[in-house]
Amino acid sequence: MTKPHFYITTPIYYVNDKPHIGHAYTTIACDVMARFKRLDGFDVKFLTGVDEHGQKVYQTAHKAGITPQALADKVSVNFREMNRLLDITEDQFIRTTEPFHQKAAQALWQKMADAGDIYLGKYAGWYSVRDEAFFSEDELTKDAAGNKTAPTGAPVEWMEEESYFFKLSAWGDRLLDFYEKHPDFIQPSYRKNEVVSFVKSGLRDLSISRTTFDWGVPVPGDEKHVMYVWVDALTNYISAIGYPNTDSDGFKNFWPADVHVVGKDILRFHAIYWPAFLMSAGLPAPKRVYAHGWWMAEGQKMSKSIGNVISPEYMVGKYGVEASRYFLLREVTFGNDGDFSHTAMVNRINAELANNLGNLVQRTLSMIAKNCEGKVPQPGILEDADRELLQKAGQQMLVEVRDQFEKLQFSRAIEEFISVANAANLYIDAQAPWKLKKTDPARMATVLYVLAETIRNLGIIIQPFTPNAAQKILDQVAVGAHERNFSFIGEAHGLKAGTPLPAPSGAFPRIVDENAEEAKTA
Ligand code: ME8
Repeated sequence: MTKPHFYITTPIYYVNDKPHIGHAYTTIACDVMARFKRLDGFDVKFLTGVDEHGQKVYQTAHKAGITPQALADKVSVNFREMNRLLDITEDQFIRTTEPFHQKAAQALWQKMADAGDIYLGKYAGWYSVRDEAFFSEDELTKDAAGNKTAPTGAPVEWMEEESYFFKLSAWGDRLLDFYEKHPDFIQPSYRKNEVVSFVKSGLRDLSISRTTFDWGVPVPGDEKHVMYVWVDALTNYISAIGYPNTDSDGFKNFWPADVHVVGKDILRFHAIYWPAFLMSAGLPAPKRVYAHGWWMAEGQKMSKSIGNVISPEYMVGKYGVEASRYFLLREVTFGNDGDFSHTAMVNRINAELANNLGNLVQRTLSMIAKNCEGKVPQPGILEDADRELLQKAGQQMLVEVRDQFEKLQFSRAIEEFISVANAANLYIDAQAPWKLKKTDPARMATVLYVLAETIRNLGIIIQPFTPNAAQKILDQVAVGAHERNFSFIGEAHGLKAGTPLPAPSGAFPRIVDENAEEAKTA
């Protein structure tokens, strides 16, 4: 039986700077989703990579006294290393300087030109290099010194040059029609309004080539122009799967993409320009664009000048990869803005991973080691409380977690399995297996069996978030490597009584709160 396909992408990140937790966030979210879908029986393509062209990269390289290619070579390695550090399982890491990608961008351009959507003109207007975006006069504001700035606060410069244009103005009604027919295209739904009203306010033709620098993909047939970096960058989503060969397996299996996950800063490019380019070229638009929120650090915008930029190395060095992955997706509803704070991290990890889940595993497995000869206990006849917990931890949990994943609601998905761990902890307290040891050892064995089963199911479901801790847990209940996908969740695949178990060891260490320790000793 062929598996259903699932295609998920991160934005491709500019190579003008090192990665920080904002980049880590999007990539981790996509990784968790990709792992979830693989475990749920899908053939997944998970794409990430770097955006290497454009004026911003060109200027950064120039300032550093190196070529843009040398800068791209160096910084793209930092992004790949970030992925190894965070246990990211991307299927492909694309670089826009790769020849196959450049050919694909030229092919897409040619299709749009053949459709009559590209013309040569002259651009005169404002440009923000930091945003790599054009702004109209009425979108600009002024900074404290009275300089014009983009809505993001970035400086703008006046640009006047010959340029090719994409006839975006002709696409307004077709885009509005598309949004109406595909109500789930823009998510979360509350972000849809801002896109729709921008389109309704009237789209202007988009300048899509530059002549004042040459760091980009040459425009086919007119090589003194390079493509506007966003035309080049957006094409990565199709070049990676074989475009322009639309008959290739990659393209046939994976286009249209199931979801482009992006930060809210770049929703406009993905929800307006990208579907217009694709439709112009006769290609279907992606199924969904999901825009998540923005991370700050300890209540402040992260910026180099404040010096509060949190790097993935710092985060993982201090808290470990599992805690970092978990925290970022747990702390904030996907879509909302978040604040990275030490206190929030310590509280979240200690309460949910160490005390709740970790304790459940630790308590149960050490009781089994001590009282059941270190083997999966033999259950007797199940009582209502046993059946209730097994059901909650079985198919019911899978259905609820899956439902949240369909909506990319990672924190809600976590709530579902944390509530199962809570229920299991309450069950231990109510059943008090340590007392049953003397009074009713057969009943104790049943209770410990039900708990071990709950732990097996939890170990399987948490894999996307905390893959290493999940592995440790599943090893401890002797679940084979081929029995770890979601089809093994539930009672039909329960643990076999008598299976020897390895000696228990903790899966979720507590984080020592240095601040609190300092306060104590002060
Ligand atoms: O925009 N909080 O690249 P980029 C949350 N090359 N997410 C953040 C973040 C923060 N503080 N900072 C960055 C580009 N991100 C283009 C994309 S796609 C065809 C081209 C994440 O390096 C978030 O995903 O500026 C955001 O959209 C992205 O990094 C911007 O990365």
